[in-house]
Amino acid sequence: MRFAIIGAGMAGILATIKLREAGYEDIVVYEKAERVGGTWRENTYPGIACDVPSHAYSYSFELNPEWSHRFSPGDEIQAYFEGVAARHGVHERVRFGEEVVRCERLDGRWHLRTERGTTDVADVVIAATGVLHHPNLPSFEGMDSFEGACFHSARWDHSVPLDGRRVGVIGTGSTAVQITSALVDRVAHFSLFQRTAQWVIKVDNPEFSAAERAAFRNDPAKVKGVHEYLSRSFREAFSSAVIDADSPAMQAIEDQCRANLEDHVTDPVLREQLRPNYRAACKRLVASPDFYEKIQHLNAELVTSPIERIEPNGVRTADGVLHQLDVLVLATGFRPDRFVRPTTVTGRDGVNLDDVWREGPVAYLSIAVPGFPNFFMLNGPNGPVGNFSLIEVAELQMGYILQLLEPVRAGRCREVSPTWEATRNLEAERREAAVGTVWTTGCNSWYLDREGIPATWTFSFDRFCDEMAAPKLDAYELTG
Ligand code: N01
Repeated sequence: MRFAIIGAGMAGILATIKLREAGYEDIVVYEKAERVGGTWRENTYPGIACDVPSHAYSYSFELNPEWSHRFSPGDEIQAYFEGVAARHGVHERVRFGEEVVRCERLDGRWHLRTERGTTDVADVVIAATGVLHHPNLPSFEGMDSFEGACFHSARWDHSVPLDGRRVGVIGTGSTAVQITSALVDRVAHFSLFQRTAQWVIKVDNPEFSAAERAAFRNDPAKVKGVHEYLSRSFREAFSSAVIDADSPAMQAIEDQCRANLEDHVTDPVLREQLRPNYRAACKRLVASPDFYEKIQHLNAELVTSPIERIEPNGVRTADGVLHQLDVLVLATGFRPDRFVRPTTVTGRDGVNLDDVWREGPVAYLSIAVPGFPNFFMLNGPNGPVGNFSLIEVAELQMGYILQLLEPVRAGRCREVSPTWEATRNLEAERREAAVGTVWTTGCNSWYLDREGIPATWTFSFDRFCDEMAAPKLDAYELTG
């Protein structure tokens, strides 16, 4: 079997390693950029880190004793993925600078075409194209008139000087909060444009000492223990809480966020401006060691009046104030519904994936789509994107895909795809389970689809593990 993997980020690297471990060698990875790393290659904004502890945010088979911090910075995470890819011979299989624009099912195989015109044929395609990948760009009046530098947080322009300048950031998500912590001390004036206040949970970010790192290095069981402990605690404290808005665990998270706000924001006016009017973790919870401290610095300003337009010298808000800026950062998030795009995927009988997904992306177990045989996604639509570590999810999904391919490898069939019946039933159950989760308690967030249903896994982690343990073959068509 020949495999084409689209994307050489966390999931594409994983897929390559796991396919090779399973004895498959005919693998090509198409990567539009010139380096592996995905999200960690693209996001280089000041302050970038992962708010999942580093010892948990690691492949289970490549634990890293050298993490510098509990929440290590983005460049360290990028180096980790590059190192893993190099150690496992991933680079040799990657065609860099090749964006797959077309993927068509013809005569029982997948025919691929890249933007450069390269063509290829594969038996199996694995789309490891990420979740939050396409920037969400706001369209304020006068955007083009701004005379300073303006860019999205995922397209950071490092040629633009920041020290001693007037910097504005639009947004209050995880990205904007990390940028705030990193920039307030560097710039002359910092303006944070808040449309909606966010709950912020306080997390400390201590450095691992040389002795601690040496202890991890000398005792792999210790690193494994920490990885397992963190993953388990996260599931117990968070993954089970978010699917039960009334649970004591959810209340405990909310109490911590409220205490953070009450204890660390001294000015009562600012405190109320920063107080959300919805449940904690309804939007993606923001974690920070020092956001409240930084936003109270004398050179920092929280702007809550809505943005009216952008002018050559800055941002004009509805209260008439012109916030003069040299640099404007759009920390306005991503388009989470743009799975696999811009690749045009045409399945059996010429059916286009865009047509199947007209009402929104859907996939059986977030992995496969009826009518698209041997086309699999890692971290695809409606998966556990807001509840568990995406690395753990991708590992479980990859193990599942390998099992699903066993009948093909054994020659019992040539292709596998889920049935519409199984897909529709699971989707109906998933939507029903959304009631009672914290994501539906009354806020706007990128989790919600057009109908206000969270586009995520609304069941428990155990259910996910059970589903991933072994494919239920009656949910699939084995053909050819
Ligand atoms: O994006 P977001 P993000 N006018 O969508 C505002 C992951 N992540 O890049 O809330 C004014 O969360 C928008 O306002 P509102 C993590 O999963 C992880 O910060 O919609 N404002 C919001 O405040 C995260 O959830 C890490 O009212 C506008 C902000 O922009 C996801 O990435 C670090 C606007 C967007 O927030 C995305 O986070 C960073 C407009 N027209 C990110 N449009 C880790 O550490 C949007 N906004 C793992």
